[in-house]
Amino acid sequence: MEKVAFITGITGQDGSYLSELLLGKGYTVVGLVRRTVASDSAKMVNLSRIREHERLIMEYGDMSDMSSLTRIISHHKPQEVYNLAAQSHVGTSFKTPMSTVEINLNGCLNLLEAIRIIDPKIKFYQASTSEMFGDNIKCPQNENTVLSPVSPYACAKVGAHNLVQTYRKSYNMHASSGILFNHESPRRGENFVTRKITMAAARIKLGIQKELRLGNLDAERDWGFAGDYVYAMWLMLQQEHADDYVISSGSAHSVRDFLNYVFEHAGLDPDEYVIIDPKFYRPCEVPRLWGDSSKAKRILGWEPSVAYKELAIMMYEEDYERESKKSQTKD
Ligand code: NAP
Ligand code: G4F
Repeated sequence: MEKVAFITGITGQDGSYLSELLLGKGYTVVGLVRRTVASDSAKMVNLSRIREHERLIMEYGDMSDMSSLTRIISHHKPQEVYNLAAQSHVGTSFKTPMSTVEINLNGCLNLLEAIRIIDPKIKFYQASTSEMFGDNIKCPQNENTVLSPVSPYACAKVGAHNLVQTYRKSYNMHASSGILFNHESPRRGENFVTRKITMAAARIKLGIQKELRLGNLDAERDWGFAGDYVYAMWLMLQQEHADDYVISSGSAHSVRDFLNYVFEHAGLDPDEYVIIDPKFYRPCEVPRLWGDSSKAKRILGWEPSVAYKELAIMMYEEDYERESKKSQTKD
């Protein structure tokens, strides 16, 4: 039987890696795109490798518009739905709390209801997050760690996480949540701290940027590679029973550590270029995220393959290559 997967958030970092994985496995992939995303816009860059693929179908819609989700699911009849769409920037969620909740919480509910009504046998994946642990610094954090969200983003994600568990219990739906710790790649949004650092290092090295403004350097994160993490999403939907799983690299590093490592690799001294700017501080910070993914290893057989330093260098090198090509075109 033809396998069909519906992915929301397909233009994002994870959506693009997941699409490549599923197309490689023979799936037809249906992706949700907002009308604001023109087919030639920068937002489509992540999909550049697969845009012309014959089994990739783009459908216009929006997480806040349940009728669009219902239309797409009824028409394409996917067996698997991956809900990756979100306003995913934590800092921004303090500025746009209402739309963040609308997309990240109500959007998830729209999708769960569409599935329940159309075909409750459809398998569902929810992009939950380590951000839900918030200011609970009991580490390492696992599936039993108490959630303590401290941003509108995380509050919305906790609501969605609870809804997924509720739909699983109430309607016997195959609905799973991946509690994913930070994962990065050369496709990471440019306003997330790792990519902001690797891009700045590349541009400073090339003489096209003079300084880098950052916020809290003391926060610690458990960073892994996005390509590894989307494989865990797929594995969750191949299990007989739905469940929740922590996906993490198993080690934590501070933002300062990441900064120093990338700048050292580039042959730059951070003290000469980095300015601490209060603009990038958040009203409330998540001090430390460090995950324990032993359940995923035991049940899914999942393990990360790219280590922290390898990831940092991969991101810097791609940014360096991209930025130098751009500056050559301008000459
Ligand atoms: P991302 O690059 O920011 O992608 C977000 C995607 O959501 C984009 O495709 C965006 O579309 C789409 N989107 C936003 N609002 C929408 C709306 N109203 N309707 C339809 N689509 C909408 O995020 P990511 O890093 O790939 O993360 C994927 C998911 O995992 C997110 O839910 C995020 O919260 C969660 N997560 C991420 C991490 C991480 O470290 N990356 C960790 C844990 C959980 P546009 O192109 O139109 O903006
Ligand atoms: O890169 P960040 O913006 O990622 P954050 O807040 O951890 O959220 C990411 O990971 C979550 C999983 O834990 C996802 F759910 C979420 O969608 C997103 O993908 O910030 C990381 C840390 C924070 O402590 C922040 O305060 O870096 C600190 N930081 C310091 N200066 C900065 C900056 N963050 C950003 N974005 N920009 C700065 O200039």
